[in-house]
Amino acid sequence: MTETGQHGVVSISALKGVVFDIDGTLAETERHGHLVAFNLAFEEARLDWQWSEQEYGRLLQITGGLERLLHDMAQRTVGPDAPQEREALARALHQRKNEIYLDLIRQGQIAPRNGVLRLVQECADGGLRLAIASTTSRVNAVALIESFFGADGLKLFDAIVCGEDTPLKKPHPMVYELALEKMNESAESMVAIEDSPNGVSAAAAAGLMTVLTPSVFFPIEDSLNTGATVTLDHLDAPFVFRGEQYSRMTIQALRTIHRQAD
Ligand code: XBP
Ligand code: MG
Repeated sequence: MTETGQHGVVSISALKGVVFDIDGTLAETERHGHLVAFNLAFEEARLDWQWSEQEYGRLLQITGGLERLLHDMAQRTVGPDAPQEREALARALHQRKNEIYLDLIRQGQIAPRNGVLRLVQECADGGLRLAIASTTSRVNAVALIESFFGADGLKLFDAIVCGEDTPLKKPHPMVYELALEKMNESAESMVAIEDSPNGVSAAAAAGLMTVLTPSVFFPIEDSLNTGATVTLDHLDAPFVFRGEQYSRMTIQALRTIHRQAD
């Protein structure tokens, strides 16, 4: 990225690493994981309550599974009347949702999105640092990383910041700010990869350049004005940046885009 130095000289801070979001970015976890698990948890609790894909897509504006559940419960008459009991029910349902979600990962129901495994490996081999900035629960993040990158997968990442680590979730920049702090890197030296408008807002507010690969819940046509530096269908998809054609997202492409972005 270009910067104006002390004497007005333009200096360039080299790209040091990539911060990956989890849900929707590494995999379609919302459609094949969290939504399925929420609905199974509602069914197990014998609640007259199911979320359609359309409803869940709208609810994704609320980040954090428990927060999403509490938001939706506030509009429903299901469950007990007393506020404390309603909150206890939400917490129990969320916990059960996460247990079911972990089972889905263990059963191999959640596959990485195109290009994710390749780009992570390229970054690791090419000397770029890696981090995670997600609003999901740590237990979910760890399970997905180990499922995709093996038992030693966590070692690939120099910082893993999750939902429990910050009081404010995306679109607040805190999760990205904490990831940068843990890595001791500046925002200018890192690039974020996100799938959602809330995720891009969080990364951009923390000062990171952002690559957007919209998930199924955020179609590309709705994702064009998010403030992302580059938007592409997925990491293996072709894209155009400043008139240049790229066949897919690589570390060379990331370095070029980072150098040219201002
Ligand atoms: C998106 C989210 C998550 C998940 C559910 O996270 O909002 O909360 O929907 O996870 P990301 P929990 O920042 O990775 O895109 O139920 O564990 O909160
Ligand atoms: Mg996401």
